[in-house]
Amino acid sequence: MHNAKILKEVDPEIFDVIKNETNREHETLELIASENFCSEAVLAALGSVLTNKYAEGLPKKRYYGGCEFVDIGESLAIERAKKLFGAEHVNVQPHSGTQANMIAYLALANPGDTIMGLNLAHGGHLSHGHPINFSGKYFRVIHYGVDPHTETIDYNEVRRLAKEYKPKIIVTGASAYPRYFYFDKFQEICDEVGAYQVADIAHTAGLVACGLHPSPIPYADIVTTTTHKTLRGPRGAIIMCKAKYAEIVDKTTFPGVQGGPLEHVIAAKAVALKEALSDDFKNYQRQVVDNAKALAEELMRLGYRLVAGGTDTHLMLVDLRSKNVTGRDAENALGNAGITVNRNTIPYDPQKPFIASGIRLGTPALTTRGMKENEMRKIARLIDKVLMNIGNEKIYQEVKSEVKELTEAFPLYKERRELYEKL
Ligand code: DSN
Repeated sequence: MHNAKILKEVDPEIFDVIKNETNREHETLELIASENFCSEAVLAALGSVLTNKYAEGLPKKRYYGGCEFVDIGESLAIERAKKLFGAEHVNVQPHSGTQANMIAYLALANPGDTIMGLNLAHGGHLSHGHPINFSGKYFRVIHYGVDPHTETIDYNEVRRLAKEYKPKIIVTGASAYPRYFYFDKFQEICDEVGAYQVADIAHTAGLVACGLHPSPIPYADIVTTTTHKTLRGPRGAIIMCKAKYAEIVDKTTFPGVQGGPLEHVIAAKAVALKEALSDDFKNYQRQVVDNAKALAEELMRLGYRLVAGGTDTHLMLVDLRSKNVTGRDAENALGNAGITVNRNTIPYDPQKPFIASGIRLGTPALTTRGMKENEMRKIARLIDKVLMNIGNEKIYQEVKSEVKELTEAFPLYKERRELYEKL
């Protein structure tokens, strides 16, 4: 933080961007399921001179001199990730979840091969085969979806599709699926049709690490995850695999898909992984899940329908059709009242994604602030108050002042904000 003063002198406009964003994060209720607040230690590693270093290659096998210290940082990140997830091999260089998925696909398949992933409209991700993404452009894609009644994955249907289309890779994991993914059942299907399993646990990684969600590690050939969601680290990703894929995964990462690794981000990943190995982190993840249950139950008590009837994880999808509100209007109205969410399609949504019939809510960020079940129930009532009064500015302001009370009671980045204010 000592360099904030220098930044203010050199570039007051960017200083203001950072100061205002820090205040925004403190003053609003962050319910975007994929966001979180990393620690000061993680931020310190991110904002360090490690950004200066080129280090193509792997620890002790670099194409540049002067890598003795970044080698230590990267090795620590690798060892901690292996321990946390029980993985045989880890590469900590992927810059993002989508790049980690690109690496996984290209390590196991060739462009033109068939991959099968969860439909984006049913909770999947762009990089699981959407036509506008590299995954849908370079691979032939078959999508599986959720059952229209249970809104959960129908494993018999996945099996039927897999037998019919014989994909080279079945991609598991999702970005808006509130129930457990059973990676063992997917592996049975993969074994039956001779497919690889690539599990993308970006959303649930923190839960998986703490035994609160089934782990794909014993089953999947390759597992990818981002590091900034439930894992609460810096923006970025890691890729894990069985030892037999170590070489191909490393080579596909560099030089296959990426150039120089971001050693400052890798050091920050190491810090976050150390934090994730602590008992505090296990307690935190338990609270994330308990908070999601409390928020879901209160919303259902208030008459909201939740996709798949609730949540097993950190997130839920709220179907707003019975309240005559679209996802877009809900996102905007809640934003005006200081509550940040994202609109989201629900399975078989009659609306286009830009409008959407639902919102996605997640508890990782608010749980980091120390909020518990009582606050979740209160927030559910605040959400309801806004959604029942769309367009009513007075109500938005009332809710905003209740949001302020809550955020003041659970402060975020306090020292940092006070310092920025003084400069
Ligand atoms: N954009 C992320 C999410 O919100 O789930 C996935 O990459």
